[in-house]
Amino acid sequence: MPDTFHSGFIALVGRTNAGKSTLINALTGERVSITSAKAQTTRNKIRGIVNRPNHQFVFIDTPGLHDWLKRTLNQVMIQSALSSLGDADCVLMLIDARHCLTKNGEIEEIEANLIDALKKVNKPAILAINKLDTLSDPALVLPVIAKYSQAYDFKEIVAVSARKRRELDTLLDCVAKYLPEQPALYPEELYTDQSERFLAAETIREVIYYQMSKELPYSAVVEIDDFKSLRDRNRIEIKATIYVERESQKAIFVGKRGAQIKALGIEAREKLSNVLGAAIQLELVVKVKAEWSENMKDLKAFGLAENTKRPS
Ligand SMILES: Nc1nc2c(ncn2[C@@H]2O[C@H](COP(=O)(O)OP(=O)(O)OP(=O)(O)O)[C@@H](O)[C@H]2O)c(=O)[nH]1
Ligand SMILES: [Mg+2]
Repeated sequence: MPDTFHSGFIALVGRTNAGKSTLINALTGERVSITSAKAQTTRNKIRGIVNRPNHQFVFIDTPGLHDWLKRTLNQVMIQSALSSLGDADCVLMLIDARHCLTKNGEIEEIEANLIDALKKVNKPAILAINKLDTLSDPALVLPVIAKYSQAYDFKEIVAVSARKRRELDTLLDCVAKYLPEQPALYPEELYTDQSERFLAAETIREVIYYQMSKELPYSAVVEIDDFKSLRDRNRIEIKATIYVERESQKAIFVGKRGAQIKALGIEAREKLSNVLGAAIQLELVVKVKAEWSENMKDLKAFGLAENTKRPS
């Protein structure tokens, strides 16, 4: 076997809730990207790195596409997802086996828009049909394959289950063919290029997605005010602020006699301890920053808009 090395960036795109972040976590075997059953969980481009003997895959998780374009935050997220197409060596489009064709058997609008974007960037694209485990009969993917291969010249089409970790090696084998021959892009012990600080903010946000209902998770952004790693004592001290948009939301986040913020803190501390591998001391407060999701300056300050460097 020739001893060559291939590596590259793979933009992972698809509608919100398709399972992109779940797939990245399954492939890296780590909790790189937060996931939830709610739409629009991922807000930034997040890199998950998978190392194999002759390959390094750098997957770029992106905010999911959706048709809810109103808020500035959403528009910024969609721009960020599409811009990652241009930077990538190849594109992995992920669709949900149950939500990719209309009742009439046509391609859903979100996916059709994405295929239009693919046509413009002209990069090798692979289609992964996710959530295979939810189909009563695996043959139900056949019409999906037929329709999608008609709409676009996908280099490969694979059906997978990110949650059950099925067919993931098949998927990596397909992707490997489209990585250029070059040395590794990141040191091999890395599985993400994110800072622990950013992972901490995302982990707290994930707990908010689990515990808070309706629009509340979307009104929240988490900022880490202080992150002290006392590694020799295997302990990390974190001070974080949850910013919401209105006083009424703050009241819900705090809860009766502080019960809600306490519950968030307890679950976040446990998750943070798993993700960061240390004992965690967490101080969590809630503040109001009026209409931050509509304000470009705030979005930039929170690292949610393009061309803004996140502090590492
Ligand atoms: N049954 C099943 N559920 C899955 C699978 N993959 C992901 N999910 C679930 O789908 C939901 C959405 O997953 P995410 O990974 O957060 O989706 P996403 O595409 O990153 O969503 P955004 O960040 O909003 O764009 C979660 O509840 C996952 O557990 C799968 O293979 N099978
Ligand atoms: Mg996601």
